[in-house]
Amino acid sequence: MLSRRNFLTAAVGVAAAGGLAACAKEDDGASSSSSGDGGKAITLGFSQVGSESGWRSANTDSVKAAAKEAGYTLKFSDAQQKQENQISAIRSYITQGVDVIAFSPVVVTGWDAVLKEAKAKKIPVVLTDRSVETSDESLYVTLVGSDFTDEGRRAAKILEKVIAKAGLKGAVKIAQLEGTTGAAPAIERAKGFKEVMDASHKDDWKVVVSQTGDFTRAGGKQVMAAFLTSNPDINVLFAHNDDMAIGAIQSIEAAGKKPGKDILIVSIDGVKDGFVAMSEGKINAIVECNPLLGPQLMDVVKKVKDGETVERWIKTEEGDFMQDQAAAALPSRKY
Ligand code: GZL
Repeated sequence: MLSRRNFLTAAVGVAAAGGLAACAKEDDGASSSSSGDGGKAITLGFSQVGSESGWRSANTDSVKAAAKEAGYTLKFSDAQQKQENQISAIRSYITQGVDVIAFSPVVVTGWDAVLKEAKAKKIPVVLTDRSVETSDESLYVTLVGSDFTDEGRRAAKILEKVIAKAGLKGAVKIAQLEGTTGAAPAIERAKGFKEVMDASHKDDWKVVVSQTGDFTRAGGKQVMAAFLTSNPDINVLFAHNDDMAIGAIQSIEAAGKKPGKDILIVSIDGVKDGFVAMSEGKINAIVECNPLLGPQLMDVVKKVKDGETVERWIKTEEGDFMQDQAAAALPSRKY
């Protein structure tokens, strides 16, 4: 199972100068800069998972805004949730000789070959948001992102509060909407949730059905409709992200049930639409997963380019929200 370790890495080399190459759905997000020392602006190649959710859109906006603020030349590509598009984007950044490559890997496996090509060209790689499984720790410098296993644990713990508050008695029959199959957040959120279930709820909680909704609203709606047909006695939904929960709410209401009452809902992310659904009483609690990684990413890119030592995992700060906190929190939500 995927595990991430906190350890300091050695300083990394600086990238080569680049040539020219096209890349799927790429755009240069930032103008070149005054780098302060009169040197050449940092060129960052960034491969994004896609645009599957509100979280992803906020993450993209944060990366582009922070690159512009930092004065970096950003080469950005949207992989439309396909690993092969990410691999070809990374290859094009290698060909262009960018200073640093950063990406959010859509799934955890299948990256060693292309990361070895970047290493051969001495282009350092930074992971953001999601991690990879690799036997060669030298293939990337650091991960800037959340602890998804802990998010899963937090989801189970806040579900305890939701059940108590709702006065739900008897068997807790849980439907789980999983994220993208093979993605670190899907693997690790399920793992963390199960850890708490196994430790504290062996006798009263049961995940009666679990399937991927691919982190999208359409996926959540479609899979929840199927869940309600096969398991009409579901009384809890654990969704790996708000977008799938929002899609599921449509199917729950279409089935004549009340989301947040007949079926208690806990989800992860904390996007604005998730908070709106919470303020309407349709989602009972949300575990926050912060997408605003841009500033931390640009800071670490500069350090990596300058050959400084950086921590192996730069975690993001995030909180948990019960339904009665939603209305007050909404005005200050940044994504
Ligand atoms: C989590 C991120 C996940 C979000 C989803 O860091 O990778 O992908 O939870 C997004 O909303 O699609």
